[in-house]
Amino acid sequence: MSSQLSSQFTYATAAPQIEGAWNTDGKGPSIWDTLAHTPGKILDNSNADDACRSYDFYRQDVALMKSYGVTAYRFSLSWSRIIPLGGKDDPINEAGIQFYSNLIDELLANGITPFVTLFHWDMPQALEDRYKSMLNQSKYIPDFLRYARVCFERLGDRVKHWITYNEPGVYTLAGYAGGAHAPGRSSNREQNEEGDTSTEPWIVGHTQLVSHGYAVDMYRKEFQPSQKGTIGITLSGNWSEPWDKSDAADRAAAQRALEFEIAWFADPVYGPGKVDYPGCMRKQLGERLPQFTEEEKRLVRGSSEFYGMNTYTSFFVKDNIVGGPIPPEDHKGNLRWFNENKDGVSRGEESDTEWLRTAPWGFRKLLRWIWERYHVPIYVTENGTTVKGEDKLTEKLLNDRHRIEFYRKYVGELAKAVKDGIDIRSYFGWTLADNWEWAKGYTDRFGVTFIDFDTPEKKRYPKRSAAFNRDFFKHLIAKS
Ligand code: GBH
Repeated sequence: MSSQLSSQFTYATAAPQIEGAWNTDGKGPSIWDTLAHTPGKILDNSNADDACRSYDFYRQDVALMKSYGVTAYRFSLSWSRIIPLGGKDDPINEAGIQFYSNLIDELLANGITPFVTLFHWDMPQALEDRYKSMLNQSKYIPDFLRYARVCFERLGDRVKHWITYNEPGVYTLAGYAGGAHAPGRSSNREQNEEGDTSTEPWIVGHTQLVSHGYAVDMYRKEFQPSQKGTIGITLSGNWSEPWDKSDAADRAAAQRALEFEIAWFADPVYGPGKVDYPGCMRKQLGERLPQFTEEEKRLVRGSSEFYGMNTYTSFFVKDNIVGGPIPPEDHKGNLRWFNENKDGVSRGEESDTEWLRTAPWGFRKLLRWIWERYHVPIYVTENGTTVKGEDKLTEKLLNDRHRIEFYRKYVGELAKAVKDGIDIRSYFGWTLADNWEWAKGYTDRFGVTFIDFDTPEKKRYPKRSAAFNRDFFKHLIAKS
């Protein structure tokens, strides 16, 4: 295995899922605070007011990570902790900056390299109230740029790895098409008071791409020459395999699935040829998909210095043969998903999460698909699983065999992909410790550390997977 891969092994987290302190020391509310405080929106009626209390116990987190043998740490900044009202003319909250500054110093003092995400879904509520945030591209961009500028200015002396957006596609579809995530908009009036699934996702996706382009341009011109960091975006994507490989329609459907999910963002950023969304999306969505202006084309193409990959599972997909016009609410390329293929082969062992099964067979295929299409270095920025029945603390639970097997198999596929010649520079597990899993509340546990959420200090207990990964990566490094 290449030393590049083994040189960055760690876990990823996100501010709204771990920090707590939702209104402490001047932090403003985010759209996720609002959603969590709206009855009926979160599965277990919980909120993230306290979460893992990482705001209070970040030193414990760093000490844990050190004991887990990591070399880096990927976390996100809460925009409304840094600029409570979010806007370009709004005051900066020095206490918020100080928190992140302290965390970064603590990491560096322990030999851990910070990877920092600017936006992991917690939009300042004030920007939603003022102008519907990303639905208003011209108002949003200056506000995002000012936020990015403050982060680069105040933290960029020590942060050398920046990620602008985490999974723009998931943020967009869960928030504006499905409507179960913040800001909770969709055409489904039983669930959401406002929204239009047929148009808003495409606008919000475009705003993220373009604002990412502007932020990278600013970083390159004003900060990179002196700070010498790197900057990119992290995209979500799972492998899609045809349900019936011998059926050309299913093969085309699997390709469409990958293009709607991944190439939606990746083609404009990394693609060859003209800067545009994939042809199958233009064909299905027509004028509902925004056009890139000449300036936007220049800004977006080449705007990510690596491919940040979040991936969890693989699916079998089949062409939607129902026939008739494709409904305007469809945002996935007119397909259906299956847990088994035509021959009854399962996509993988179940986890505690409906959509997530252990399907490492698709991981290497996905790495190859990305590499062959875009030829940029890949950072795996999230990968991990829940485990059935992980709930109450017991000895058996801490021996998380299912998670260990997941990591063993996925990292095994990763090692093969490196041997295939694919340039892979990191492996980040999701996640350091159990946390607030968005609309699932505390019911889905993804951590290599168990958190007892019933204790005021959110007591942390290492699961066996943490030691397994530490030893596994030590072994891989020794071999490389
Ligand atoms: C990541 O998103 C997030 O970055 C992270 O914050 C989160 O905690 C972690 O994963 C675990 O969920 O249509 O029912 O098949 C992963 C996003 C979630 C995208 C599930 C695809 C499919 C749901 N994925 N989703 S379904």
